[in-house]
Amino acid sequence: MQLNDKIYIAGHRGMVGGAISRRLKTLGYVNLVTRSSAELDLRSQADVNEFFSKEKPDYVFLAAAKVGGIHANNTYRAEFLYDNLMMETNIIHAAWKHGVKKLMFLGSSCIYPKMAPQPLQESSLLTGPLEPTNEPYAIAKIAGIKLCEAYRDQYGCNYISVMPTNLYGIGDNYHPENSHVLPALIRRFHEAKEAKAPSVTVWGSGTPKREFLFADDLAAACVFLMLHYDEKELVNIGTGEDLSIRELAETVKEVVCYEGDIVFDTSKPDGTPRKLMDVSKLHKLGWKHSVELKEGLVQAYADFLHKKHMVAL
Ligand code: GFB
Repeated sequence: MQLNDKIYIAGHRGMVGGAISRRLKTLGYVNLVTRSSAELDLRSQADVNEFFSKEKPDYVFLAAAKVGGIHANNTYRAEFLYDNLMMETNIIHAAWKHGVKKLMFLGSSCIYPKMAPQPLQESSLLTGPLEPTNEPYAIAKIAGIKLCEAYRDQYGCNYISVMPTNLYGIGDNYHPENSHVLPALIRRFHEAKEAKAPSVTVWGSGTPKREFLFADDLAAACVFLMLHYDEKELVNIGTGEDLSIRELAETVKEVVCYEGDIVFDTSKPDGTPRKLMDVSKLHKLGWKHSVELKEGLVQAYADFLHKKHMVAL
């Protein structure tokens, strides 16, 4: 990937696509192509084909997706399956039709079976049933992996798939119900601090364990793999460290400087008990994360405060 190659970042307005754009710009890539969802509906095959025939990108980062936390995944099941299938199918097929040199597909750790051995190895794909709350999203992401593999097998396309762990960072979604746990807790603890509320409610039992990677670290890993990885097998991207939701809530409480109590609402779903990534393959390839959770949380909280100041959330 040369500095003046044309690179399309699908989903550049999202947290992940935004971080990939920043990373590429920092490294000196000057020919980035982007379209907002208002300019290009990635669910429309005709529009995606027209865009690829006009722009003819050399490289594609497929970071566009309908995403959300456990509640959104479980509620908008049809959209999570349909939108994600359409976007990835249209982009991967158009990439093949219009001669893209290399494409990276971004999946998710939820593609692995709910009860797969921990840490999750790349070889656990399709070895057991999925976590029900995010099965539609996971099925769409598995289809994306299989599309990349099939276009590689049949047409020799250099399409690679990476599986990020749970992500957070600059430009996250802080919606009270539809967001992921980390941004949801930042908001809830902040609002409780402002309101001097005696306690903050955290969903579930607090016992599930999750791993969190700062989005700018993910972006650095994606660019690294785009430059150095050409194989069919997927690659996990994470830190290799996890903590319980209770520990996460305590850490967020400390970063936000909230002084009340934490209570758990066990009527809300826990989701998968644990999904720690095995990152030995990524480490062997030569990449390791650099932002630790506490440091990333401080940056994420600053981002939340900035966003809150700019727009009413
Ligand atoms: O981040 P999260 O929604 O996604 O939830 P998943 C993680 C855990 O945090 C669950 C608990 O055990 C939740 O019950 N939790 C506690 C909360 N309080 C909250 C809260 O206020 N909001 C949220 N959202 N959770 C998603 C998948 O699963 O992970 C997606 O649904 C995707 O498909 C994504 O893979 C990375 O880790 O459970």
